[in-house]
Amino acid sequence: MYKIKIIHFILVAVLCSNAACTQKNIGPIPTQEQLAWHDKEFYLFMHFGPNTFTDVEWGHGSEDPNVFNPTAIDCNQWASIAKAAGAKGIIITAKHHDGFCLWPSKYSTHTVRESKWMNGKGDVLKMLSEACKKQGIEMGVYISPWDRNHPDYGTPKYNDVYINTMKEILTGYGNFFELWWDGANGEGPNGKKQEYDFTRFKDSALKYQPQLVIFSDIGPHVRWVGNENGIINETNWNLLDTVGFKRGEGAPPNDTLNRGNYNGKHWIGAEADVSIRKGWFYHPNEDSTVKSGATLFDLYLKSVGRGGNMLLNVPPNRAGLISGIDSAALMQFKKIREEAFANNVFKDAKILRTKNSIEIHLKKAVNFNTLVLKEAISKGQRIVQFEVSGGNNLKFFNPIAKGTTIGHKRIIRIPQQSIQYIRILVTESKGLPIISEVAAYQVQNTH
Ligand code: FUL
Repeated sequence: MYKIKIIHFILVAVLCSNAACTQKNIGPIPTQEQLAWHDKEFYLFMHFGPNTFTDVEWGHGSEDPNVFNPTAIDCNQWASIAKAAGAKGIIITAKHHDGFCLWPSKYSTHTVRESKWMNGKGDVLKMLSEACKKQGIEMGVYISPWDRNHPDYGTPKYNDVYINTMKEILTGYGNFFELWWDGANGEGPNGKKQEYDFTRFKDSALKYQPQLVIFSDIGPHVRWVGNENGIINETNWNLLDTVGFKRGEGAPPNDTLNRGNYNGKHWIGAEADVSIRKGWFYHPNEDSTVKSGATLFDLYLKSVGRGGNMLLNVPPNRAGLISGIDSAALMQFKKIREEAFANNVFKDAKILRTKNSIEIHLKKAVNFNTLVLKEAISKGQRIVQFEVSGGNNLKFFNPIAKGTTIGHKRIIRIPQQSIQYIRILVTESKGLPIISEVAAYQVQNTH
């Protein structure tokens, strides 16, 4: 082992040594927009529309628009709860599979304009974009490609309708951070078959808003994780091969989406979507299914703690408000996160770096049970495997933990330690490993 540099921990960050900073990129690297997306880590999803009132998950598209009638809608309440929960934004179902538009679209006759809500003068997208702006959080939009209402669905004309619809949204309400393309299609064997022109969809969306990151099973920028439980594989490559695959049916196997491709050709990070309650839409009889703050924290460790982002669905109720039970769980979740990561016990450590290891030398033994590692992903995702060992004597290091990928962030729960010296050894890497952050915490058992 030879020493390159000794730096004192002042902040959490271990900045890359000069040798690392000048490293060439390895494999696909994220764009600036994708890097900004990785840093968001946690944001909310909101499913809202006729289904909220008819108690179903997939509307047929034939519902009377008058069923949509929130009595006390307050998007400022949604945005302020999101902000208070530490969520960086809200992605709203502007149009779900039933085709109902939460804004008065010119390209549909199944919208808020046709409902009695606010005498047909309401616009949820406008209200929410103003509220997000006021609260200083970002907004994303879900526009379902599958449409059970639109008369042109199933014909080439629908591709133009979809693009016009996107244009209305993307040019009318300010900047969005993410566009969500759901892959679901429940048309039976005799149903309508739409050949989506996703290439045109993508080019148009990026023409209207070049900073967008687009989500779907296969990106182009962000991928589904192959389940709706909010869980990413412990091994998570931000890389994916998309050639020969489609969105929806024809997508890569769920297991591949869950872990990415080791040598994938494109940088497509993983976003773990999960609902705070059983369904995606609000149903009064599912109030008892609201996840506790502790369960949400566990999901956070299995998504953000595995290098992806957490998209947590918190659906507004029939009044048009986030229910108290959901917001209480969100606040509990926020409190657990804050307490867990309040005190980095490595903050005053001395750091010794070699090509493939980092040693942390503390003045005295400290207690911790959680490690947080970050990789400088702007240079490509490199680390394949690492081992953590430690002890109270520089000559004897006992094994503590083993891990695979790190990526944007890796949070590892380990058996309780009280030690002075810690070594993180990268045992396999695609080129020089660049760990950009190491921290340790004593996290209380939340269950
Ligand atoms: C699925 C949809 O079919 C559900 O209704 C929901 O929107 C979920 C997030 O994605 O594919």
